[in-house]
Amino acid sequence: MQTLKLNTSNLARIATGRTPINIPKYPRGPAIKEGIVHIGVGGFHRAHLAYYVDQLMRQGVTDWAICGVGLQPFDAGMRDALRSQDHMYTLIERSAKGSSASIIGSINSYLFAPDDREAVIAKMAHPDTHIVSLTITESGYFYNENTHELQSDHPDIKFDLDPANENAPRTTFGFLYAAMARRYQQGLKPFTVMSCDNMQKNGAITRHMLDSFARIRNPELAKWISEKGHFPNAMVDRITPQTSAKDKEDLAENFGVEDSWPVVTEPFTQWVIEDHFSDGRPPFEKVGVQVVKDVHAVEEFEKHKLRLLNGSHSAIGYPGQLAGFKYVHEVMQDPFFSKFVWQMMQEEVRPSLPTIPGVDLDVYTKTLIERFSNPTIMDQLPRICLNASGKVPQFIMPSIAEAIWVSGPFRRLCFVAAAWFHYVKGVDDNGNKFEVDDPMREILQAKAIAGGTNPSELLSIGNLFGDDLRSDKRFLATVTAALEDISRDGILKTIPKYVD
Ligand code: CS2
Repeated sequence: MQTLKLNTSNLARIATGRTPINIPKYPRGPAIKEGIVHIGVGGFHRAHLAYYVDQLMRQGVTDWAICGVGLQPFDAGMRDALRSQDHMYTLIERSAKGSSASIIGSINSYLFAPDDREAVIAKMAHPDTHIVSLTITESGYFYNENTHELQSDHPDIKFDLDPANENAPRTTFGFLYAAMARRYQQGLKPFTVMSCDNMQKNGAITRHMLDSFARIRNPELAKWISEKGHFPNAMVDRITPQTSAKDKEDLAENFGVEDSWPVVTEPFTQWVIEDHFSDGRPPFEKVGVQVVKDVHAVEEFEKHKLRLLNGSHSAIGYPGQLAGFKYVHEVMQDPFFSKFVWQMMQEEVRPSLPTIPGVDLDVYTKTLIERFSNPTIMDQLPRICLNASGKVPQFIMPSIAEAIWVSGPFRRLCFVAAAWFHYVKGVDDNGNKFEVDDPMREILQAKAIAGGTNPSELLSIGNLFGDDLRSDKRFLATVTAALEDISRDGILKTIPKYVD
């Protein structure tokens, strides 16, 4: 069957091909103003911020196209894919009802820092740039979960803090700092730093990390950034699996499009962001974004989402992978697992959540079960389990800590923590080895093996766990009991004990 390579010259034919596809009809290319520089162009960014900006551009909103940036060597693949197709890609939404596809054109150019670091700094410092947005994952923030400070002794941060490296930095903070310094010298406003990462208080953490970095380098600049800069907190949500070879084949077969790196996602999407911008913003509310004035509102939305959605994902991911499952929906088809997830949400997580006017948690949690059960997006467990050291401490541990303080039940949450502790050893219940993809893998594995069924070794890792939790006897006893059960009997025999 004939397919068309995605690029500008094929666009009109793609639109009228065998299955209709929405294509961008707005102007693109070098003459377009790029108001947003985005660091970390992966699947999630392309299903979320770039999707919202595309929707705005379709409505005629100009000046806010995106320049994508990759800082890591592994971003070379994205550079090549985007450049080969004029920076466009296909967004495929899949649900039980079927799938639809749109070509997204909001990413207008792409810079790969290892090719030219100066070009990235210059782009961020350019007067047309008003927002620098981030999806750099938890580990990209160099945030110590225990002290809440910047990991200033990390080799990459140390490198960037050396004035000799100001124009060739490695980390996001090195780039933000260098670009802010130029804007200050040029009399421009600071750009807004808009974190789209899935972290509680993502904006406040970004502010604090950049402030700590800048104070070490130049207190005067730090003061300017802190007084004039804005770092809105945001809750972001859209389940976006990793693209598989099969996704590309299906796109070619069903829609006749040849795309080097399409994105598959669910129909659901949500973004709640504080209305705090230093240098203007697009009219995001026009495309369904909840832009709110109240600082606390975002924090509450984040809490709901991180603890219910991502906490449940952890409950599906680590035990699911140990039990030998491959996809989220497969785990949800197991009656014990689905009950476990439901009961953990209702009995252990919900009691510590704030009430948000207009949000019905019965509906929210039922919708989550439906989203997790969507068989069409094929959400991979290794994706859920990726970089766990940046996730479990904020998706699961805060719910445990709060449940302990209000004396609510927390044994299911402890089972999830124990499953992660067992998972880091890298062998599933059938004796199959799997890769533990985590920046802290070495230390986690060493501690997990040294500790056996005693979690104290792992809990001693300073920058992951709070002192209050690691010294709590109830927590230790409950995690130890779960770890003993999982190590001895495996997940499938243990999980029924945690379901009523
Ligand atoms: C997942 C998230 O990686 C994870 O742990 O829970 O990527 C999740 O799919 C998104 O946060 C959904 O918005």
